[in-house]
Amino acid sequence: MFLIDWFYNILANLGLWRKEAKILFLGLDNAGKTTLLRVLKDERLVQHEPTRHPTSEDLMIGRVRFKAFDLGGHQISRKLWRDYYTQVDGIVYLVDSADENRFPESRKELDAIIMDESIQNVPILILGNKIDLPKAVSKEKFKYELGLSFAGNSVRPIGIFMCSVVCQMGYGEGIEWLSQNI
Ligand SMILES: Nc1nc2c(ncn2[C@@H]2O[C@H](COP(=O)(O)OP(=O)(O)O)[C@@H](O)[C@H]2O)c(=O)[nH]1
Ligand SMILES: [Mg+2]
Repeated sequence: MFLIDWFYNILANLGLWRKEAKILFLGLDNAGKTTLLRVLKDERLVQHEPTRHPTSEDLMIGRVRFKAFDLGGHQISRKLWRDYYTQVDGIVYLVDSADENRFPESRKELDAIIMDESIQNVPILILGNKIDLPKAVSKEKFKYELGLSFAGNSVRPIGIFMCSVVCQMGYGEGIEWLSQNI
C-alpha cells in the first residue's frame, strides 16, 4: 500500500494526471504492457493470461490516455499504432530484460520508433522489465543489447529504467521521469 501511495503522490505532485496527455505503451508481446496498465488502473496486481494476438488496449486515468500495442511480426498492429502516434505525447517502451533471445527483435522495433521522423521529439521511456527474474540482465548489458549505450547523448529525451512491474519496483521512477519530460 505504501508503494502505491508513493507512486500516486509522485504522479499527483508532478501533475501528470492534470495534464491532457496521450501515452503509448509499446513493446513485444509478453513484455509486461498489460500488467503495467492493470497496475496503473487497479492499484493492484491482477493475474491474467499473456497477450497472444495483436491487440490494442485503452485506459484513461484522469486526463491521461494510455494505449498499448504489441509489436513484433504483426504488420497490422504496426499500422494501427503508427496511425495513432502522430499526436502522442510520450512513449513507454517495455522490454522483457530476462528474455535475451528476443533482444534483437525488440531492438529492431525500438530502432524503428527512434528513427521515425514523425515522432522525433517525443520522449521515450524505456523500461527493462522483470528484473525480479534470475535471468534478467544488468542495466549495462541491457543498454548494450538494445543499442542504447549512447542514448544519453541524444537530443530527444530517452530515459532508461530497470524495473519489475510484478514486484512494483522501478517503474514509478520511470513514470516520474516521463512526466517531467512531457
Ligand atoms: N516475473 C515477472 N513477470 C512479469 C512482470 N511483468 C509482467 N510479467 C508477466 O509476463 C507475462 C506477460 O505480461 P503481459 O502484461 O501480458 O505482457 P504484454 O504482452 O506486453 O501485454 C505475464 O505472465 C505477466 O504476469 C515482471 O515484472 N516480472
Ligand atoms: Mg498485452
